[in-house]
This record gives sequence, structure tokens and C-alpha cells, in this order.
Amino acid sequence: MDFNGFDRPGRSAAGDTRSVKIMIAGGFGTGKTTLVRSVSDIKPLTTEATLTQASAGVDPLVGVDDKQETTVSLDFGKIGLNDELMLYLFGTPGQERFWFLWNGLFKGALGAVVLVDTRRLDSSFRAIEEMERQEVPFVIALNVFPDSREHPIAEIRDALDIPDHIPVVACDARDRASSRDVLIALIHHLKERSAAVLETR
Ligand SMILES: Nc1nc2c(ncn2[C@@H]2O[C@H](COP(=O)(O)OP(=O)(O)OP(=O)(O)O)[C@@H](O)[C@H]2O)c(=O)[nH]1
Ligand SMILES: [Mg+2]
Repeated sequence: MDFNGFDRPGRSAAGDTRSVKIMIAGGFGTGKTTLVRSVSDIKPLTTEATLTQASAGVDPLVGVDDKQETTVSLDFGKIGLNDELMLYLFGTPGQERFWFLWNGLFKGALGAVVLVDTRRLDSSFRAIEEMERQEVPFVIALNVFPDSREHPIAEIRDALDIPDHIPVVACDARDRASSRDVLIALIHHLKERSAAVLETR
């Protein structure tokens, strides 16, 4: 893969490994921590807290009612996609009460994956809006749960109001290969965007 064309911070001299910051965002309980855990080459750093009764009524647990823990601050992991590219992954907290952290968290990020649980599309609306507001390029990853109904991707794209040039892919966040494929889809998307920008110069 050729990753020329990236000009954000993190670009290094020819021959060196490039390190880039990638965000894993999405609504409450969509599988952000699971994805960082499944794909990371190192034991990821996570900041999980046990969900307590105090969360009842605050965090909508429909569809994720066996959920035990939630991310308070962030998840951190890393993966070398090849000899040239190291991705530093930052998983965001999903609970709305921690979203005040999001501004600082996205600084210097090259791109983001927005995880979506198709049983609860609305839980990821706000994350998508944040990517648009902060102008972070992103792909959508539909995390398939056992009781998720099968929807054509075009239908979901429509419901989320995602334009055609933004990739929407399905994944199983628990599976390393599947999570890695999502990250590769993001890298391809970033590369295409970057080529399009260069063409207009
Ligand atoms: N069946 C299935 N379960 C999943 C999948 N991904 C995550 N889970 C489960 O869904 C629950 C939520 O996953 P998390 O990774 O904690 O979700 P999160 O987005 O980090 O949650 P917050 O940090 O609280 O917003 C956990 O119980 C996971 O084991 C998946 O692809 N399939
Ligand atoms: Mg989490």
C-alpha cells in the first residue's frame, strides 16, 4: 500500500514507520472497547467502570442489557498495519455525560471509525454529528450483534444520512480480522480523500 499524500502530524521521514492517531467513536455500548481490544497488538489500556444502578434510566440499555462495564475516559491500543504504518487507536467513552472530553480527544486525529449498532441507530447519531462538526474523516462500521436484523447497507446509509463517498462496512468487533478490515477501509478512505484534495491543487 502506498500512503503518500498524508500531510497531517505524524508523518515521518521516508523509510520510517508512520504513526497516526485514529479514533474509535460511536454511541453507548456499540462495541468501541471490544474493537480496540480485539485488534490491538499490545494489551490495551482501558478505563472501564462497572455500570451501577445509578446508570439506570440515564444510559439506555435496550439491546445491551447484559452490559457490565462502560468506558469512563478512553481506550488505547495500537496496531501495525504493515512495516510503514502504525495506528494508535483511541476509543471514546460512549456515555453522554463524558462527551465533554471529545473536543480534546480528537486533536491530531487523522480519521475515525464510527461504530453503529443497527438495533439502536440513534445512539450513534451524535457521534456522526461530532465527526462532521470537528471535520474528522470517518467510515461507518455496523457492528453485527446476534439479534441484529439484516438490513441492506443502502437502507442504513439512508437512515443515517451518510453520503455515498463515505464507506459503510459491516463488522464483528470481537473478531480481530474483521476489526482490522474496518481499519483498512478507513485507511483506503483517507487515501482516496487525500488524492482528491491533491488533484484540486
Ligand atoms: N455479540 C456481539 N457482542 C458484542 C460485539 N461487540 C461488543 N459486544 C458486546 O457488547 C457489549 C458492549 O461492548 P463495549 O465494547 O463495552 O461497547 P462500548 O462501545 O465500548 O461501550 P461504552 O464504552 O460503554 O460506550 C459488551 O458486552 C460486548 O461484549 C459484537 O460484535 N457482537
Ligand atoms: Mg467502551
